[in-house]
Amino acid sequence: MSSNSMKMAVGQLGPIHLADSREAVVARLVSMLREAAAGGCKFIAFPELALTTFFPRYWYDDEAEVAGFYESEMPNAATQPLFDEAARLGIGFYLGYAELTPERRRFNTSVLVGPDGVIVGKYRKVHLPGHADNRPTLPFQHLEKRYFEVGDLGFPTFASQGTTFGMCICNDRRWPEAYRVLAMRGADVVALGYNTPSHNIYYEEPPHLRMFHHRLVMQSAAYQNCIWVLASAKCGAEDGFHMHGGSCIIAPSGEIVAQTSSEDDEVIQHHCDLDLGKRYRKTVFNFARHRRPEHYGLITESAGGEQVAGQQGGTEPS
Ligand code: ING
Repeated sequence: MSSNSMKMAVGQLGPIHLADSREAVVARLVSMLREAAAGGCKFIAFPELALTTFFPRYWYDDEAEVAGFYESEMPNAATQPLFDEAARLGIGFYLGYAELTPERRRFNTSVLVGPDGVIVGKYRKVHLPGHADNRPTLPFQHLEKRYFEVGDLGFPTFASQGTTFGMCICNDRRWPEAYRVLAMRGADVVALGYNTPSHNIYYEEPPHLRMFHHRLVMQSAAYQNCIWVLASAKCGAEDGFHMHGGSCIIAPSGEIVAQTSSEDDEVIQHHCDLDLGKRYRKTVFNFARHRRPEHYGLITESAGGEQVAGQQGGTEPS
């Protein structure tokens, strides 16, 4: 094990029901943070929207009904015990929550917190899946496009605890561009939380594909970007609506080195060699030597999907 290693953890949350208080959830998070610290971990990743149930599954007619799911400060009275315990134990963490800004803008947000309990950086979810219109005939909905704005902070990275962290949130993990920007900004570790329904409300999909795709996108990204990925689920049946688990720690080789086996609160840990990614970045994925951005322009010129008029791709060989 190289001298540059850090034991890190993922703290998976089981269900959070509508009736569950933030205080009860924070107590669960504190308990997992203590377990990780007791195991010698210096960092733990918690899930997306880790303080409330996954409320975008419900249609609410007016803002007043949904306002209660957002945090207007972080930390705040309910979450301060988590920040205090992290500082006492000297362990950093990633925490996802619904953010309401002073200007009343709403984001699906995560923060990176240092081992002193102070927020190092913030990320706001860029890739919002689902729909914004009311579809009452569906068994449940996916209304992140109604309840959140697209993140306006880009994909920043943060130096903390002797390494460089990036953050993603849930659906971001399905989009390779997110990891590539983070890796180009020097991320060695990407923490991401997720809430992923087990049932596809948009088309018939065999359930086993949910877990296959979940692992596929992150394992590919870890290898292609030479990063550690810490993936933390909120899972199990929240008021009867099931979300899959599969929290895991993925090495820059793309291998899953630790994974949960339950759909409850569960801590997994791994001694992460933070130099492992550098080996790949110096050879097979030496970005400076091998990437050819002069051929990649189309990726940032449009969202894609439509036929890009006049460009059938490629240039005729001279
Ligand atoms: N949830 C899901 C996710 O990306 C989803 C939504 C599931 C989109 C499966 C596409 C396929 O994991 C969130 N919260 O983004």
